[in-house]
Amino acid sequence: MTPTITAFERSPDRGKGLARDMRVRWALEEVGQPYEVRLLSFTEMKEPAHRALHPFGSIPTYEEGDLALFETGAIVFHIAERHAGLLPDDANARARAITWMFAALNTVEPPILERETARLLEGDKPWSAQRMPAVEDRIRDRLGQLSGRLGDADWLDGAFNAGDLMMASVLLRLKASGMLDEYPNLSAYVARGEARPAFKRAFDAQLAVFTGKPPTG
Ligand code: GTB
Repeated sequence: MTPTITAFERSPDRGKGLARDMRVRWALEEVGQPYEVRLLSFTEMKEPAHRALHPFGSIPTYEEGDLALFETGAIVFHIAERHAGLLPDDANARARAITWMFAALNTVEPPILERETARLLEGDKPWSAQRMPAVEDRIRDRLGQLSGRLGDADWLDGAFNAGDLMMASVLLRLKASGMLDEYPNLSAYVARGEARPAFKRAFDAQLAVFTGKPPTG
């Protein structure tokens, strides 16, 4: 059964990979699962029909038959469990890959989100500029720790897996800030993720929503 995901009809970044349907598209492309997309306006996202799928009125959601999921962590995990290619067969390696997914979402993404909130929602407050260095230092703490663990490896734990997909997706949100460039092994890690054919197909498909041009891959 072809799953359907939801995505923004209009995204602030105009489809440049930052909205979270990107990580779900990427996971589906990695495992070779075709999917459909239902685009939603901000008004539609808050209406009862969408809230029945997503209690918080956000995107993305994932529908497959009578299964409806929200939260990208749960969706990517579901895709990785149902299809070969995103989780190792070895039980311990699989558990570690899942650990990295949680680390991306629970440990690395929160300070990055805090910076976005500080910039977008609190940027006009008189104390905003004073607070920003502390917010950015909390990100640097995590990046330094992650950089130390990654070292010279290509991926976090052996071959590319769902943990890397989630970690690279989270780090991508920092690209425009320049902070990632302070950690060359992390920029190279994200670049390796972006160079994957599945990432490119997902990126092109998200961008096509805004350019109107069909993806080429
Ligand atoms: N924890 C949830 C998950 O991982 O699924 C978070 C879902 C979420 O925040 N979704 C955002 C959303 O729907 C879209 S991704 N926001 C609107 C709302 O809740 O009303 C966040 C996002 C969107 C666009 C950009 N951009 O264009 O730069 C960046 C990030």
